[in-house]
Amino acid sequence: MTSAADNFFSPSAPQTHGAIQIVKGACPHDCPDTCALRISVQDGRVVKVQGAAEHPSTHGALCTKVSRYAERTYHAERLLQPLKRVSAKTEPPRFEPVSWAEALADIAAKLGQIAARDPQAILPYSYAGTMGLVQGEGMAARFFNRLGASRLDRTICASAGAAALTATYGHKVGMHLPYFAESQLILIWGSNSIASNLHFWTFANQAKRAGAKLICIDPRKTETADKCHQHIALLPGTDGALALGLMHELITHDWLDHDYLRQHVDGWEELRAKALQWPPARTAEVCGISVEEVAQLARDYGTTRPAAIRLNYGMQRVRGGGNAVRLIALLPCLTGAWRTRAGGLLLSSSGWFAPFKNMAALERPELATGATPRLLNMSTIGDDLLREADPAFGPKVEALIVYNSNPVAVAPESPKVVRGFQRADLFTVVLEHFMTDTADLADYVLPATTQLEHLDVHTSYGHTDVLINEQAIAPLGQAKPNTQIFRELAAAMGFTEACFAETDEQLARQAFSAEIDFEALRAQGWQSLPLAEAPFAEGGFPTANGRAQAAGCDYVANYESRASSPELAQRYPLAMISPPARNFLNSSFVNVKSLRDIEGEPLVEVHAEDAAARDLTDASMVRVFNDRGSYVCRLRVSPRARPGVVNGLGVWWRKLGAQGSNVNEVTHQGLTDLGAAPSFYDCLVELQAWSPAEASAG
Ligand SMILES: Nc1nc2c(c(=O)[nH]1)N[C@H]1C(S)=C(S)[C@@H](COP(=O)(O)OP(=O)(O)OC[C@H]3O[C@@H](n4cnc5c(=O)[nH]c(N)nc54)[C@H](O)[C@@H]3O)O[C@H]1N2
Ligand SMILES: Nc1nc2c(c(=O)[nH]1)N[C@H]1C(S)=C(S)[C@@H](COP(=O)(O)OP(=O)(O)OC[C@H]3O[C@@H](n4cnc5c(=O)[nH]c(N)nc54)[C@H](O)[C@@H]3O)O[C@H]1N2
Ligand SMILES: [Mo]
Repeated sequence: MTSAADNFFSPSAPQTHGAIQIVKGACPHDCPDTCALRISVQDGRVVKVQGAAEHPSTHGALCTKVSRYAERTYHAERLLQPLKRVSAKTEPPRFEPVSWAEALADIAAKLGQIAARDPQAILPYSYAGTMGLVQGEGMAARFFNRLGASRLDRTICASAGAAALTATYGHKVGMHLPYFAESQLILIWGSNSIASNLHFWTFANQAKRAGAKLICIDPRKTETADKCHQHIALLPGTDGALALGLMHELITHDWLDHDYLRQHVDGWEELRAKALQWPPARTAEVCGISVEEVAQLARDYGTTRPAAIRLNYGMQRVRGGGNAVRLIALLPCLTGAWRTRAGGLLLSSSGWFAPFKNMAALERPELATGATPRLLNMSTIGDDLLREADPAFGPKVEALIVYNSNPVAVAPESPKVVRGFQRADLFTVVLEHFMTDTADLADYVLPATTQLEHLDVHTSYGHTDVLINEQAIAPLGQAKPNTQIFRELAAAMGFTEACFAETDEQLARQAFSAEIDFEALRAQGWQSLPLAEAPFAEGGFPTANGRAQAAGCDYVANYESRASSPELAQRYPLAMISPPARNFLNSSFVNVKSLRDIEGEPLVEVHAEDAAARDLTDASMVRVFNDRGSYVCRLRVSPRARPGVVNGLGVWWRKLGAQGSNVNEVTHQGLTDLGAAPSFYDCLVELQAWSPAEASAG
């Protein structure tokens, strides 16, 4: 069977074609790679999306997902007109088309009524569906600042690591991507690079071919672990203990750069004393690995030059994620690995852009008059939507405007998120490309443009180039860019400030400081930041005193684990992590059939011992559950799972999974030690066989 989207690629398309025009684009997705795109347009249609060959880190290669971006844009189920809900929120969703004029007038009237009582009862909800500075928070932030709406603390992904890097080094800064190719030892720590950071892997692979040793530190035996020389499958949430154990060995074998520590680190004596409490035996016990693994890893790290660490956000999605990032991030200070450009650590490069960005011009904080509105954490949206007004919380949330995010699928503890979105007295507007799980629970769904249909500019959290994304084609149907929707909403609300009339190009031109020449950016498609190759060879961290800060960090155990919650672990003995599926981008692309076909269906990977202990067989359907909820998926007996840990892959759309649920049914809203982020991978569950008969039994 072919869909309308498939027809677009079929040879039966019209045979007389105009010339192909190449448009410079940028991948909008929440991924460290931020690739430069070359978009081929013919007769007003995109016929191909490719990686820019000339852009160094993209080097002409795209991941499978984004090479299918046209398939997503021209998808038969694209939202192309505004929709208004006509069914109750607890019933199957039914919508009918309305005009933009009617939708905007009604939304403005509803928001106006709520704002007249208290604008803080209105909450924007957005994340990184697009990472663009224009279509991200540009015009939207102006709108919500002017409105006086509640502010959203955007914690769902990276804020534990961000807070940790900031506490330790002053900002989200680290090694530059290309120099990993020159490292002799690379620790790939909490990152499935081949799946989620493919363009880093290119450099790691160059290093490997040049003789470097690659070690993957991850509870799951990922496709990246398969390609490394060694895989250390520690228990989830024990990375901080491993870092302290490594420090113990670096100290006792004197693999230390005393001079670097003395000159560039504050708090070393305190950290040293803590690390000395973590001999290999204790570390191995807590991490669920062997003493030899700890000792050998320390030896490799202590004696190989240059040594680099690619840390990724996977390992900070646990209660102690912030402290763990701090401890790991300090390792290169102990050995002086920062002294060369091929040594050190990279978690995020986004802080390098800070001096070159002008967020205030984009977001206009001065539009907010009066008292600063409250800040609500996006990661506790489940609880917050179910809260009544009280003095500590403020007003009940009465309206939600969702854009660039799919919270009903991606936020933790979805049973509560769903109940919140189902509230009859909640007014919800969703700006989307597709009828996601979140759009299904909206009062109004407004069709937004994709990256091929609008202008944007981008920074990155993996490399250090800024990119432009030129508009390649006209918006499909009645879709409008986020910016235009907020412009029109502002007009409908009677906001007359001149900044609401600015065009996308005017926004894009304000995004960067004068060092980034907009015309040069347009001409090439990207511009590299002028940065030192080995930024911390002589210290000089962006902290208040230029020194790394080592005081005040320690191992923090999970909320849920055998060691920290033994009673809970009796009932729910399996630790579950839920890392991304390779062919989806969080919950984006789940509805692109060719990609969904590669992933197959929602599944949980289980070690043979754990399956056998429960009489569960490969390919059977199971219920994954705990006190919070349960979801049904297929079991895969797999060497990718270690004993005691199960891997619930990917953020599937609930409605495309079995029984209309996904992995976030069982995750919780406990926040990380630093940065108030969710602890998705800090979660105990149990498994049992499931058969369709149970579904009807209720
Ligand atoms: N294909 C694809 N690419 C993506 C994404 C996607 O969904 N799909 N998501 C994007 C986003 S939003 C982000 S934030 C980035 C980074 O996304 P990350 O969340 O860092 O994703 P991964 O690189 O897959 O790394 C997660 C890895 O951490 C492992 N892990 C889980 N718990 C622990 C732990 O306690 N300790 C250690 N050491 N490892 C642990 C998982 O098994 C997994 O292999 O990737 C982006 N790229
Ligand atoms: N259990 C579990 N849960 C997780 C994770 C996990 O590893 N495990 N990962 C977490 C992480 S790292 C993250 S970053 C979050 C991600 O969560 P989200 O930021 O919600 O990311 P997506 O699921 O990709 O949803 C983004 C939505 O934005 C829409 N979109 C894209 N571009 C535009 C645009 O220009 N305009 C509008 N209006 N909409 C647009 C897309 O169609 C898509 O539906 O999920 C988190 N949830
Ligand atoms: Mo993320």
